[in-house]
Amino acid sequence: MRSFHNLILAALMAAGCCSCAGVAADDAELQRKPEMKTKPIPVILDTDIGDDIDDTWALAMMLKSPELDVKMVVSDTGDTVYRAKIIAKMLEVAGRTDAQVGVGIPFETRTRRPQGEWVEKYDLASYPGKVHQDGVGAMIDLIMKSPQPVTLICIGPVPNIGEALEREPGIAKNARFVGMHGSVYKGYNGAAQISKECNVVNHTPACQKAFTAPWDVKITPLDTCGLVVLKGEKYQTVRRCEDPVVKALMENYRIWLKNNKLPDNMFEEKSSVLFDTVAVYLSFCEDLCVMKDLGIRVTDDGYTVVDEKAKKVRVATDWKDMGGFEDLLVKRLTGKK
Ligand SMILES: [Ca+2]
Repeated sequence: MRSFHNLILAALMAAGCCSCAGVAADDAELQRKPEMKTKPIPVILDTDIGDDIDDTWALAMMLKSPELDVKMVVSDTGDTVYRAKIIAKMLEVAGRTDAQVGVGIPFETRTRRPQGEWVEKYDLASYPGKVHQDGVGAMIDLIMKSPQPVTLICIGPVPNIGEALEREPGIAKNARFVGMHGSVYKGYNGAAQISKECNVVNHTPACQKAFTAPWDVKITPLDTCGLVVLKGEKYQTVRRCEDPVVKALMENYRIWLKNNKLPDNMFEEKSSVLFDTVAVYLSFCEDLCVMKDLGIRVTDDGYTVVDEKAKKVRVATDWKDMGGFEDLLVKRLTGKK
């Protein structure tokens, strides 16, 4: 009889997972606990969904990645109720209301709602699963009670994470941080000058806390995530897909383009830059990227600079195979090559 883990492995392979599917820990940990190779990784997504559209792509990818066991999705920064509505509605569309929704700390700034129409009539109280008004508290409880280490996938500015570390520093013992943050050797659009990347420069003190907490930190900076755009047949495969989650993603993309006054033909031709999807990928695999362990210091003015004395961060500094990542993303979303 096939074991439970073999069944999961078979499911992972069927979903087109890469060789490190389900890897939840570093190599040393895997040697101690070989069963973790195939056990889905418990994850919490912390997201500023509803701002740039790439978070919606990342959420869809995450829900379609069998390596990941999505426990909770928490909204971060700005209008966190608006963001939580998008999360909850997407989870309903995906049939994943087993995942909990957390409302993060609200901020008066960054209250643009470019996906507002999609949730205009959505009542957060109607979500069939759990909704936590104190998303930070719920995140802490989940991490502290989890029998397995939890992976925090953070794809926005991180005031929730800073607050969680303040309230309960013990979370660092049972979690690791995977983020879309910073700009290490390249800036936006592959520029030779580094940039003050949005997720760092907005709420920089919280980012400093996250990067120096005693947990493993892994990031995709602009160097890698800032280059990912689906075009041509890859994009068209997603655009034509009839899967409900992908259709919801495309509805959001159309609304987002309109509200950002971007050209209509963009919807016909390509995605925007899909920064956040790379953080989802790094939570379960890193084969397609060049990874370096670098001392990274978050400066007070929002840069991420290499500094030998700073805490080591595992950084995706370049692509080995960006086309391979795009293929994986398309396959995950649509189930097709
Ligand atoms: Ca984001």
